[in-house]
Amino acid sequence: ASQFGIDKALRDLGIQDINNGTSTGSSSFGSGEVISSHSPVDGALIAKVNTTTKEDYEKVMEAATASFKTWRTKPAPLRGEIVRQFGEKLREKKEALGKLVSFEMGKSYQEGLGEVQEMIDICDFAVGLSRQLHGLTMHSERPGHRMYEQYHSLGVVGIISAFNFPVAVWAWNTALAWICGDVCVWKPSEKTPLCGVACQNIAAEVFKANDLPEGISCLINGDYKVGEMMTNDTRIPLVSATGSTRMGKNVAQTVAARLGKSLLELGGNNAIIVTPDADIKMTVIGAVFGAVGTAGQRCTSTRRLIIHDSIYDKVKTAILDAYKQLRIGNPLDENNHVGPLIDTDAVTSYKAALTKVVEEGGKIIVEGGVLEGEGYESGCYVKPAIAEAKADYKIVQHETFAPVLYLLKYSGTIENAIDTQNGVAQGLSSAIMTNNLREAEHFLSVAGSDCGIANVNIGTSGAEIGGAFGGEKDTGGGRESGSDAWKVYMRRQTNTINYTTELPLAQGIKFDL
Ligand code: UN1
Repeated sequence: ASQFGIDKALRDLGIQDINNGTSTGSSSFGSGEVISSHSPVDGALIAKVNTTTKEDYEKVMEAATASFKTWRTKPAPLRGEIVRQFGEKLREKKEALGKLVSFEMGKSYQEGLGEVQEMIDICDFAVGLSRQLHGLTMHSERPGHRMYEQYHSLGVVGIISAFNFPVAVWAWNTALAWICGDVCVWKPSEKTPLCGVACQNIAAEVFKANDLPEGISCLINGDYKVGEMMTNDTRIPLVSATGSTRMGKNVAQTVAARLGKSLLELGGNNAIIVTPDADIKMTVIGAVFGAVGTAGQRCTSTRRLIIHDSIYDKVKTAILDAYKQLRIGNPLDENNHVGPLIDTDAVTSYKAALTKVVEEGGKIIVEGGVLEGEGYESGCYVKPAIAEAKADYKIVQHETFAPVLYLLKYSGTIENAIDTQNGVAQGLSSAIMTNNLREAEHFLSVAGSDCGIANVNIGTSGAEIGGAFGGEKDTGGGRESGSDAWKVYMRRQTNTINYTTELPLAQGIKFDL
């Protein structure tokens, strides 16, 4: 791990051999079983983390609920100032944290830095927003009355995040929740617990330096059983969960059964439609980065290309040429484009998808396979693969979290391509490559893409934080990060004030005493 400066990065982030994976700011503890975090880069053990027991969890919730009472009374712009300081710390630690993300999760160092940049960006966004938590004012129907609405802090927000964006997704939630006056309890993926510890250390430093109560930012660790402590907990009004559709359905049902709110950001099955008027060069960049970036492990990764039959061969040849240039290997080495999958279970799913697509009648045109030998000892490196397939194959309908791209053909008008694009259970991200205004606008219209994200002449992945992020159908319907996503972290109150000496009733109702 000393290679590529990992040891130094771990030191800078305060990660030791054993880390207490339960924390309420300055006190870190955790007495549950130990999870070992192995890097998919070289299989090395990075450090061990104690998981959170039921008793540990109770301590966390005590700290969180007590901190909320103080935190919610701080003026929102002051909370913004704390988030500004947190963003500054992230700027200082950008290289170290980007490196840890790359080493523990396996995405390229550039993408690791990009992820930390998303954290910094959402902090900046939240700072501005802390002076703009606006409600509306309305005109009352009664004389001498004033009516308006205001947004109040919600409480303890539970955050369950996935391995693929081990730090940014937490920040999208937490930066907004904090300026809204909420406190957060975070359960990172058990596959990337050290990223969680590193972020918690940075946040704790900022809260401590400002003499704020510990418990505004809390960390818990473990698998879904630890997550269930939060989903069942009536002290948590909002659970924000990122991960598989299966996980999201469990979370949604448990939280809904106690009438809590959930914010779900689940699977995608994202497609790019390539029309006869597409710019082929741009299509190749968008499609290849979308399919192989983060080794196909983004929820926005491009899974399907829906190509018009008149340009099918041309696009296919261009993509095949690009795939020949791909270098697979250590993601910390900036010469490589594609790093490892998260673990060997992911490799198994990848292999199963390739077998399945052939069984269903598909044709592999870029061979996959697991890489072996020097540099590939972790067993997690796979070759990005491409198969020609049909839209209705079961495997094409399914999200495989790996670099497997399906080429689908459409003929006739853009409506046919849109039917195929929408003909899956998921509804996260979508894109069209075209220079034809009619096609582009049709794709964006109500009769077009049914996804939460619809792009023209860029790919499906790499959304900016300024927009609301999330999707429809099996993607869960939640929206995080930019635009007005903050509203879910607050409770809305409508206030009517009577400044007269009469008490007229609404709707003109007469009630004489
Ligand atoms: C995810 O994969 O969970 O749009 C989030 C993107 C990133 C976020 C992906 N900004 O690809």
